[in-house]
Amino acid sequence: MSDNGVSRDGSNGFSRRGFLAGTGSILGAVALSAQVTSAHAAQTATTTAAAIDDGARVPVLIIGTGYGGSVAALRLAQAGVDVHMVEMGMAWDTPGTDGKIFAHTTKPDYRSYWLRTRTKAPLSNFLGFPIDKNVPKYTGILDAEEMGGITVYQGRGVGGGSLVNGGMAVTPKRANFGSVLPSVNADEMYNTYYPRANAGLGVGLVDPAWFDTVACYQYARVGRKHAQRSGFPFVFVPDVYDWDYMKQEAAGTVPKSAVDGEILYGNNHGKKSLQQTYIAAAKATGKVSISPLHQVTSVAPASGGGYTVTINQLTTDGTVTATKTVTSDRVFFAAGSVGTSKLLVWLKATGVLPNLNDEIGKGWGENGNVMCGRANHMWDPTGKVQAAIPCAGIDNWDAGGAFAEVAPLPTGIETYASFYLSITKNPHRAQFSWNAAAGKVELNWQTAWKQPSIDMAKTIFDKINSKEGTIYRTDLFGTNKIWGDHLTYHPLGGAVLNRATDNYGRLHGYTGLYVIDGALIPGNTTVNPFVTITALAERNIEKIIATDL
Ligand code: FAE
Repeated sequence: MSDNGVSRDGSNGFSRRGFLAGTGSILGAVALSAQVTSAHAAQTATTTAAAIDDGARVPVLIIGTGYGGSVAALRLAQAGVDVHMVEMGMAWDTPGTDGKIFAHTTKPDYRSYWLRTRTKAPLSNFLGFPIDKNVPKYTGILDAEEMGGITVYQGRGVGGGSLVNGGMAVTPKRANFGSVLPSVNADEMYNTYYPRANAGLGVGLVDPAWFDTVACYQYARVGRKHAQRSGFPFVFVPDVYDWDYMKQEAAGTVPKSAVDGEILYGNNHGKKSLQQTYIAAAKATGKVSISPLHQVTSVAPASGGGYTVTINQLTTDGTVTATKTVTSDRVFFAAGSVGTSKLLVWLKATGVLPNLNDEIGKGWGENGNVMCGRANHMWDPTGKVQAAIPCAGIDNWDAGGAFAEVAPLPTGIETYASFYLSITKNPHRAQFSWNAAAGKVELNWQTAWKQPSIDMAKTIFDKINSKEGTIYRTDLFGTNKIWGDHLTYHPLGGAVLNRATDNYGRLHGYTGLYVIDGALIPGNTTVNPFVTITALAERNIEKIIATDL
């Protein structure tokens, strides 16, 4: 057993046996695909089996199954509490019409987008041509949610963002932690909760010797050469991908996922998403059940104590087939920064939860995300086979306010492009508010607020371009557009720790209501966020179990 009560192999996370069993069940499911007549039928069956009953009463209800929700579910279950998780997205445990659970990056289909009829790829163009295409409206895995001046990408389904993300598992530098969570004891985080989160997530590092030789990381080696020639620190970045599995992919001995360019719409093999780690462990306790394709729409004080939670059951075209009310003694908001903020802002503004304080909806940031590509010389090819899991970054945070992920462009052809997602020290923060006339919660982020991020990213890439005699790509985000400044992968804030909640995520004004996801973090984590979201959830749930239950 580990220090935190989770059975694991003692090295870097949950037991290898458990993970292989999870992978095996995916492979087994693929083998069964011939029997599946349609993805729609399969998902409906899955959903019905696990769904919560109308009128049920549960001790704890968790809204959402991403990082915060999964940590809460596991630890509460281990403490003996029965937990029900409600997830608006699908279970993602059943193959689609092609025998695979997840669609390929370069061939988005009905599985790829959340209730859109046209894809909205983060890179909208290639060689000047638009790449988006029509798809059937379906409760797909990636939500490109348009919030005024920004498109916020989020994962939808059991596992939340872990289903779609790159798995980059980065602990912020300790010196920067004060700017990330100023009210939290850094010693406790770095001695206890970051290690616990990294263990629980199964974080590991690429083998540097293998990295140096394998074809699928040529793009990252080119990134390293260019960074170092301009004097920037180049760092390997940990990830939750199974690195041994990726070695076998590259050797051609197992079905390929990362090496085949799978990312964004799910990985069919190799990635340790929450389904394989925290959620598998939570389910194994026998005390956690999950309702996929169920969307929470309201949380109100119940007359006999606890809270009445209203839930819409969805079909895969987004139609509401039933509305259920469930009573719960405690409710954890883990719907992600945008999901949690939208619910809380609406509940306060419409008088359902009037005692929430005025910090609700405030302190939202996009982790300073900005993207760009560089056009390399013909003697610097980046490789037509690119592992879709990033493993490296360029650290110019202290000098220039930017940490750039050396990202893949897994197109299957030689592009001579280097591609980067920068996380920057953008100072702007936005606010969610209820627009009664429009009947929706809005976010006041302005696209122009990305300018500081662009300036910070330029501290790296202007210098590299000047040293290498190269230029920016202008064909990836439109025609003649250098910067991907219209989006974020990393929404954070909206119910900030120690402001909208106490210092452990208890919402002010209501006993038994908690926030336990990225909404707690005030807009920036200086690196990719999910390890910090997980570690903070581990810290908070330990305190809540010790004192509230
Ligand atoms: P999250 O994981 O978003 O989970 C919230 C869950 O709640 C989702 O499953 C929702 O479907 C569900 N939900 C929302 N509203 C409702 C409702 N009303 N009723 C029921 N369910 C609901 O929240 N981060 C990294 O650290 N490293 C990376 O490499 C990385 N790459 C990324 C790549 C992409 C393309 C994207 C989109 C994100 C990436 N991220 C990465 C960000 C990371 O996935 C994100 O910070 C976390 O997933 C946020 O965790 P939360 O627990 O806050």
